[in-house]
Amino acid sequence: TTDESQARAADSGAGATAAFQSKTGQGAGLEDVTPERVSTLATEVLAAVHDTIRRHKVTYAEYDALKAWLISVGEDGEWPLFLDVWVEHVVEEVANEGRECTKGSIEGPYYVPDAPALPADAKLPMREDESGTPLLFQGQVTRVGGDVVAGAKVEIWQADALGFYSQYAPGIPEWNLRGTVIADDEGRYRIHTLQPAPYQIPTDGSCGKLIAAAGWHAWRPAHLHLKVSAPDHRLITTQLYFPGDPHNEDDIASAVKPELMLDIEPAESGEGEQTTYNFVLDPA
Ligand code: MBD
Ligand code: FE
Repeated sequence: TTDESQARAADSGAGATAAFQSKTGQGAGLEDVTPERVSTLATEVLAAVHDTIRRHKVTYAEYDALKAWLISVGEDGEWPLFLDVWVEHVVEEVANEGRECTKGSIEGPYYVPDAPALPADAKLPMREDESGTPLLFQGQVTRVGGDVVAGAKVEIWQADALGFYSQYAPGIPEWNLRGTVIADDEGRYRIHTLQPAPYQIPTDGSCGKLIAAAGWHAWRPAHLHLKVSAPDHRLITTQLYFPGDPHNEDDIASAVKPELMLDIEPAESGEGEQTTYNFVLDPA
């Protein structure tokens, strides 16, 4: 049997590529961008590349190394990983500029829609022997101005202690550490989960090769992924982080913001830790 110890970058890459392709064709293809925008953006990106080549006198050997590497990114299915790690944070910054709601952050490559619905007081699906410190994640969803948002949808997904996401590595139950929590009539939720571990992006694929060749590191700080939404409100995609994680300062995906730092305290239950984080939604 295959388990997480046999996980390969190419498997999670292929999974992330297939998942992304299944959501395109719904208004996110090149034909859905105007020719003027395509021409302007492609021209500027290429001009930046040309400028880099001239300033650094890029050689044919370096050009061929780039060509080989770009080909391998596609073969490994790592375009979603590459783009989400090194580009998405700026797209998110521009997209959410000026919103009054809770700060957003990048979605990353491993979201799966329609995770099983769970009640407002819920335990995320996990294996009997799932490792990690128990974490009670609780809070309330309100709207800008303070009104509660009854029945808000809090989608949460996270990596396991080995840094793998269910559906993107072998041997993990389908919805492990994923759920769609429906907040109560006061917008409150109490989610029993585990403290996630710091996370290394796959090192054995093309993104890992770039990181090694450049002498960078592959780490993201421990994080929870969230999407919070409700009818007549704008959806928020974000991530939450844990104080003291050394990679809060040098996240490879540049997705940490001070507003997204949790406040962790010992659990009142005596078991593990607890934290409260409230979300504020913008009206649609
Ligand atoms: C992740 O888990 C992640 O959150 C991001 C942004 C990129 C790669 C892996
Ligand atoms: Fe992640």
